[in-house]
Amino acid sequence: ERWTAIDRFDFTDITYHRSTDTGAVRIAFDRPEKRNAFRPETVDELATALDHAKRQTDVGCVLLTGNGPSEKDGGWAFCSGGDQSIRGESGYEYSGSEEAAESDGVEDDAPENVGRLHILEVQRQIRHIPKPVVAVVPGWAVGGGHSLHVVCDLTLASEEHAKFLQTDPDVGSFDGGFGSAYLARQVGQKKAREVFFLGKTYDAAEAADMGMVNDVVPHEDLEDTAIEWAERMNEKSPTAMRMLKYAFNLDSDGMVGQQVFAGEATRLAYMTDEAQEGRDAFNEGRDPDFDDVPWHY
Ligand code: 1HA
Repeated sequence: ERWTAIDRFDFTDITYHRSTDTGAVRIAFDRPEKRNAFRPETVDELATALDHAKRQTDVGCVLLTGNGPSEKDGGWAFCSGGDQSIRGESGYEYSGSEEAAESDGVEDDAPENVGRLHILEVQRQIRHIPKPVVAVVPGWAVGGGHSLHVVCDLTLASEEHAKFLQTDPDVGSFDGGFGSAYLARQVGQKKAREVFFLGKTYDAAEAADMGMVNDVVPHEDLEDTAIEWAERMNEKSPTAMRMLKYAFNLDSDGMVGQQVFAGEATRLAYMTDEAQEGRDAFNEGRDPDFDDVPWHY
């Protein structure tokens, strides 16, 4: 078996696995009958899994994918974005909302019924998690699901089934952040505007030509290839990989990017004798002695 279930969580909308032989985890949307659309519960679970994956110091790669095929019609999906059937007046609503509670008799002890758009928080988690996140796309990547693949560090797509489509303006939505502006950095302004304004469907090969997909492989090889990528990345220096990811981000993350990158510089500085002398001097109630520290050039 390639994967071991991480069963400490009670997930209903995603599955979460650990690779049995390399430092990778697999987080998968698990609503194939809805083309893996996300509802607030799905987003909460994603956030929990990503936070757990971040804390695993022996995990160097996160694979984000979608389970399938749909039992209804055999269709494959990475993610079709926000679940339109539970979209309220201001965002996506928990199924334990007042309305749902009235109709299904569930006690209204669910989080307050306000519309949520917190998939954007998950986008930021993907950006900031200190290891590469690979979008492994077995089928449709649509709307907010398209934006998720855009925000991942790498995208691997199924030759037969992957399809890329932006429907945001069809349903009165717009990802004006990474989904559009960062996409434009990947594929150029004209193409990014085409993706949103014309809303054409692109197959895996077209998406790769455009520069938003790294590689296209036969569907049956998708997971093996993803694992190979994870193995390759896991062989590299964790510090170098982390610094590189944050260096790539810095270019488009402004002062938050600087903060994250600088945090890693601080971590490296803390490991020096110099910083430890500063700490020791404080704790011992004496002046620090930096006399032997060279002014490196
Ligand atoms: O833009 C944002 C945000 C922006 C800023 C901040 C936060 C954001 C949060 C979310 C989003 C968005 O994601 S907006 C975009 C929402 N997504 C869509 O507009 C995609 C809607 N789905 C489709 O266009 C198509 O279903 C599809 C291209 C993904 C697949 O087409 P296909 O293969 O023809 O299948 P289809 O028959 O349409 O779908 C299969 C089943 O899945 C249908 O249900 P059934 O009739 O079998 O009961 C279909 O209704 C359901 N389904 C698919 N996508 C969704 C969905 N149900 C709810 N929500 C969906 N997104």
